[in-house]
Amino acid sequence: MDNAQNIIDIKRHPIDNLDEYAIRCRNKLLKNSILILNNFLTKEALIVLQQEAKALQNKAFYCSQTHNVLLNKKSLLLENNHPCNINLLSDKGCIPHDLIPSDSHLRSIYTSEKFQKFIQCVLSTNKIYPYADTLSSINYNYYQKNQQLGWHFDNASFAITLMIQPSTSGGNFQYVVNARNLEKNSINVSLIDSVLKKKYPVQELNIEAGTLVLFYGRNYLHRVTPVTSSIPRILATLNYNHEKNLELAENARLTFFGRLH
Ligand SMILES: O=C(O)CCC(=O)C(=O)O
Ligand SMILES: [Fe+2]
Repeated sequence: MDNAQNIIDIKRHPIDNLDEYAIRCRNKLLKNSILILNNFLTKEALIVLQQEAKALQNKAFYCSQTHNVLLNKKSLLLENNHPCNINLLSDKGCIPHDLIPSDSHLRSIYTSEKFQKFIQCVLSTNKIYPYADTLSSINYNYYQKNQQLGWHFDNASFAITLMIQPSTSGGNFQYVVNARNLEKNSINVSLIDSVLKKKYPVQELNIEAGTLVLFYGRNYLHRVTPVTSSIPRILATLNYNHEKNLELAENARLTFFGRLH
């Protein structure tokens, strides 16, 4: 029996049906650049994960950093006020992989062969691999009141998130498609400029607890608006790579987890 049995709502999301269901999901992802699967978890599994995430919360490492949309250092080749050089703020808490219990439902989903095959099919990729370091594969993220994630493009090519508990106000996921195409080495600077100046009508998602979201974060300008409720936004990220034995960069591990191992 697959280890994600009774955790994923298979009736609603028949992820083992690669010929039809996964292809339908792939087409949605291609059309919209984002795939949103509501009620991905069974009710029981969601409650267990909510309890687990809350029990771990006091061990979270909180980081606050400024960065530009490309998540790299200020470029001396670009003007200070170039849209790719503007400083943005991100702050959130994180529970890294090694603090997630060995019997966690998150680990069952992450390591499930059925789940991985489904993701591979949706992404039209041969194989996906976990991180080789001890911290980066599965994370819980906590956004407390006033915390947020500034506009950015991810370094990883795709992102998978599982909403555990949305905040009751603020903490919205906003995004803009077609702002970058890394494969074609193109970036839409004027679009980024108008987003940062709040002149562009960005799209916003209302993500409910138990929803799985998959998107191409590398080509996808996105952010999480500041949480304004005292109820935190709690989200799990399931992080895979296209190549084997990759570790998250040491500076990123120090920033997000406060340690290397
Ligand atoms: O919290 C989210 O919904 C998105 C997280 C994200 O974009 C990231 O961690 O890079
Ligand atoms: Fe991101």
